[in-house]
Amino acid sequence: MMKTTKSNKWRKMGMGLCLFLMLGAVACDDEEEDEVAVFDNDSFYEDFSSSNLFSGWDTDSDDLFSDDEFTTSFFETWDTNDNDMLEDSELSEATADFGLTMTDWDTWDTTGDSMLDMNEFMTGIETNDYFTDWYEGWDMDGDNMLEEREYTDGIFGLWDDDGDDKLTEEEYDDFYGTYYGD
Ligand SMILES: [Ca+2]
Ligand SMILES: [Ca+2]
Ligand SMILES: [Ca+2]
Ligand SMILES: [Ca+2]
Repeated sequence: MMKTTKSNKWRKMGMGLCLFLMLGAVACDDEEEDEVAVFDNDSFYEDFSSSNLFSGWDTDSDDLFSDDEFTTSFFETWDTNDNDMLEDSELSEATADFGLTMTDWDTWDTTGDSMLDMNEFMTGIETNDYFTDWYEGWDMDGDNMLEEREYTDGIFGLWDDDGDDKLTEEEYDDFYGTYYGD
């Protein structure tokens, strides 16, 4: 139901744009606009919660993320080649995809191997406010813990660059496949 409402809104926006473009004598194909698939935070929650990722990272099985479980989830999410290290390429990609402005990952690399292991990541996290800001900002009910829905809504917000609460199918599939796919 939610998705239908948003699709209609999307379509109206598209028609508005068409009208605008028609003033410039540009032909408009409304059929195509109708078929734009949009994904919102409900879609992400449904997909994410049907995986076992949250329970895998919830090491004490209380269905909530502590800050350590939260941090670990990002290390494992960003380690897209699953070698338990974060390489430059993975960090660059995550920096872009998760809207980070931080680029001084090198200073976290205390072993000097140009990769971050879990210890370096955990220690580095404590030197800046990113994860604290996310954790506190996403905790909508203010209980100092993150439940799964708070977590997925927060992440969706990071992906949604223009803040319209929607991603195209292509954007969504790319994010989901890269970070949460098999
Ligand atoms: Ca937990
Ligand atoms: Ca890796
Ligand atoms: Ca290292
Ligand atoms: Ca909470």
